[in-house]
Amino acid sequence: MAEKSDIEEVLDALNITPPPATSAGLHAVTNALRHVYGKMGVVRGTRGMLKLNQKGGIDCQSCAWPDPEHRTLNEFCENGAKALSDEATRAHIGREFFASHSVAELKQRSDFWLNKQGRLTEPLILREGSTHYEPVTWEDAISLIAGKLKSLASPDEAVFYTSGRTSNEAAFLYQLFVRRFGTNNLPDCSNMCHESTSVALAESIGLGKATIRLEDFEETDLVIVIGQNPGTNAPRMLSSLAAAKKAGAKMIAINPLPEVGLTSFVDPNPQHGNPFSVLGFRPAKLADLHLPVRIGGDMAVLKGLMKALLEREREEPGSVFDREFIESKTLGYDEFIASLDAVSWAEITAGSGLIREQIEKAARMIMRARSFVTCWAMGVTQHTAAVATIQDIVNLHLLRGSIGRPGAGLCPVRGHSNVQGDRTMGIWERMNPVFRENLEREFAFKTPERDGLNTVESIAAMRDGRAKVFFAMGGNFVAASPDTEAVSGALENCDLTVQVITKLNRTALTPGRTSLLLPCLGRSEIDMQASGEQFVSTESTMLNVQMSKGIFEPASEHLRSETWIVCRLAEATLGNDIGIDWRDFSENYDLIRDAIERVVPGFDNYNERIRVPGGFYLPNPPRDGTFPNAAGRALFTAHPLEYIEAPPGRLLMTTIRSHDQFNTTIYGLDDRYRGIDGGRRVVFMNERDIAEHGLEDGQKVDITSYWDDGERHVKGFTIVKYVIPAGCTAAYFPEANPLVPLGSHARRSFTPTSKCIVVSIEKSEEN
Ligand SMILES: Nc1nc2c(c(=O)[nH]1)N[C@H]1C(S)=C(S)[C@@H](COP(=O)(O)OP(=O)(O)OC[C@H]3O[C@@H](n4cnc5c(=O)[nH]c(N)nc54)[C@H](O)[C@@H]3O)O[C@H]1N2
Ligand SMILES: Nc1nc2c(c(=O)[nH]1)N[C@H]1C(S)=C(S)[C@@H](COP(=O)(O)OP(=O)(O)OC[C@H]3O[C@@H](n4cnc5c(=O)[nH]c(N)nc54)[C@H](O)[C@@H]3O)O[C@H]1N2
Ligand SMILES: [Mo]
Repeated sequence: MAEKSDIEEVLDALNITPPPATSAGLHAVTNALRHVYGKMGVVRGTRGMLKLNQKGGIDCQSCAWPDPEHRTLNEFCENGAKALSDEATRAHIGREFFASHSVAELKQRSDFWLNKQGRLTEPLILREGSTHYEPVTWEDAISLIAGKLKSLASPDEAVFYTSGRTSNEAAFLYQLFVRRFGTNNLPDCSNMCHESTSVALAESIGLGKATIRLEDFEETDLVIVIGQNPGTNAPRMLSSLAAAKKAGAKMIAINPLPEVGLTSFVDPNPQHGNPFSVLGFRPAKLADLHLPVRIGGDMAVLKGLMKALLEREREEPGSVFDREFIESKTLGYDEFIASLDAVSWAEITAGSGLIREQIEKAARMIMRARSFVTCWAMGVTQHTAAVATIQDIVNLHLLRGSIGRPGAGLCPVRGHSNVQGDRTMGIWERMNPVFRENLEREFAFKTPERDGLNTVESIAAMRDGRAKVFFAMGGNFVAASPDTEAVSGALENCDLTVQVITKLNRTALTPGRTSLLLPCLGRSEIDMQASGEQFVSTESTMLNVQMSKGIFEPASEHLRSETWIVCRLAEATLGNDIGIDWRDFSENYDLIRDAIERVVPGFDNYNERIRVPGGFYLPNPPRDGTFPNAAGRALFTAHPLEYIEAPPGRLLMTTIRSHDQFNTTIYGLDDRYRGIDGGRRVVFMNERDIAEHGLEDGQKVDITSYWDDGERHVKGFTIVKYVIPAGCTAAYFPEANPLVPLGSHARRSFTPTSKCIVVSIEKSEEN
């Protein structure tokens, strides 16, 4: 019998207090230690923390922020500590657990409860018609998958998802196997994340990545943080922001919410030698200006900023724009200026929800800055017009020539710790021509020509029966994807679903007719293969590639590395594949790195350079002032202004992360920086909207979203009165994912519009 779902228990415990005045500080340290010692014990916990983000140690699983050249002994943050302890936890679940809990029963549990059960310890199978997962040997599991793959009418009937924690080595072999098998169906979490960035930047500057390094923060005059919450999602970035401020820089935050991590920071690490942190942890003020933009109003803000610059430039030609840079390094200036002239201030203020003076104030800060850096994340990428908006960020930088010199440049902040490396290794539903040619030459085979399916397309293909096998290298597809009901139906419509994972999650409980769970080693664990102990490598958001080596005994002797799993599956599926020695690769990762070196540009002497403490940087032409696109110049791109207005009676909703989760992994129920504790089914609303909609603070409500194909619902959310622009609301990811329509995604990048959904909010029927 299933016990009462703990979702309800949790709701009863909801505790709302005013957000704190500062982020990080001592609280962050005590909270980190509580997680580490609570889940790992003191000895193991301390050992792990001392190896996190150290040269030759474990690359932190939590985010893609790079490590500084001079590292302190405690180069981690509260959320890194949580990520490590979540993986290295002493809680384990094996066959007894699954014998006593049916899939139907586990489905009633919350994500928080599922994660808390601990690490998976042996391969499991849910046979067709069965109610419980049961143990299966690796050999049987792999031959079952291979048999199914070989029986498909076409390789395109299988999709191979990747989350962003997979190492370079495993990712490279995985895409090689998938392409050798015959499909480009390689959707990944990036499709839901920074795909809009990759599309926009590849076109505008020839490289879909950041153009700065960590040291640029100390040389810049201004940092703009737009649509990002670093205090929670890249906490070590706060040290860089504090360093920039210390060196005299200003900072602008563009965000509907007054995120505490953007306004004030207390460095919890005295070793950083930061004057803000000595004795008494004095807080550093971060943002000098906060622009509380409406949801989806960023393009309007950017056009407003550029319009203000243009007006000043016209008053005094040459005083604002970098004419020489524009002449020698860019294309499309005239057309772009014409498009800017076509936008009116009335539209800008309506779209942004800001007054002209606020935007002009920010514009003056940009005019005063010799060089500036713009950082952005999901608040920008997950919108219909995300690609165009990011190209407006580029336009702003090009006008001022603020790219390709010290302290100046673009800084998309990637999420998963190796999501960028996975893409560099070829995890993509399409193929870069150079990569294709090199891969074909190295392994003497013809890669599939047709583009594969991205995440949104994969869901539709599974739903419609065009795809029959779902294989996931990590991640939690059901909970992370938009439109939870659609994606659940899609997976359940598959003949076979396979997940290589570390922890039980919702996707494991949304099985196809047959389902396999293959438990793998985590990054903190020792990876022993025939040639000895192995290490892997990852790429940070600033193109730094470095090694990561586990230090703990694996959670169980039955765990296998992701690389081993790919190689065995490849052998079983492809047979004696000429030219690819899968066995050798799985026994010695140096051989994988040698192959990567011959296929992926920038990895020369990979095995040598990865062993140098701190690793190496990949080439970054835009940082050096050259733009490797077809034109050989940075492109101004002209787009009409776009923003979304909710029809009368409706509101816009954005979905956000709490301080106590990593994507779909819920560590706890304390969103400390927003004053929410004990529950997650909440909806943040502006005071005026609450009144106008005839609602009350603290009331239980149901939420409906609207799209071309109909309505979607979630029930039993509690209203939290919050400082958020009128007409805007926010709820947590993944609880709000059932509201995100599958068909609603960014143009060109297909990134679901998780940050902008049209909703209505009504008093709960259950009241
Ligand atoms: N601890 C922890 N670290 C993480 C993660 C995690 O879940 N937990 N996830 C990792 C991953 S994969 C990623 S991609 C990153 C995500 O990192 P972030 O992008 O920082 O995460 P989000 O919470 O999705 O939202 C970012 C911010 O966008 C704002 N926002 C919402 N809508 C809009 C809008 O329309 N305009 C603007 N300007 N802002 C808006 C929100 O108020 C929020 O502050 O973090 C990574 N690191
Ligand atoms: N509404 C809404 N939806 C969103 C977002 C949003 O902001 N709003 N953000 C989107 C973004 S930015 C992203 S990146 C996606 C994230 O989507 P995913 O990457 O699919 O999701 P995660 O929650 O990061 O995956 C967690 C699972 O990975 C497994 N895992 C952990 N470590 C390892 C490992 O080392 N190896 C393997 N093989 N498995 C491991 C664990 O079993 C765990 O359950 O979600 C997207 N979905
Ligand atoms: Mo992400």
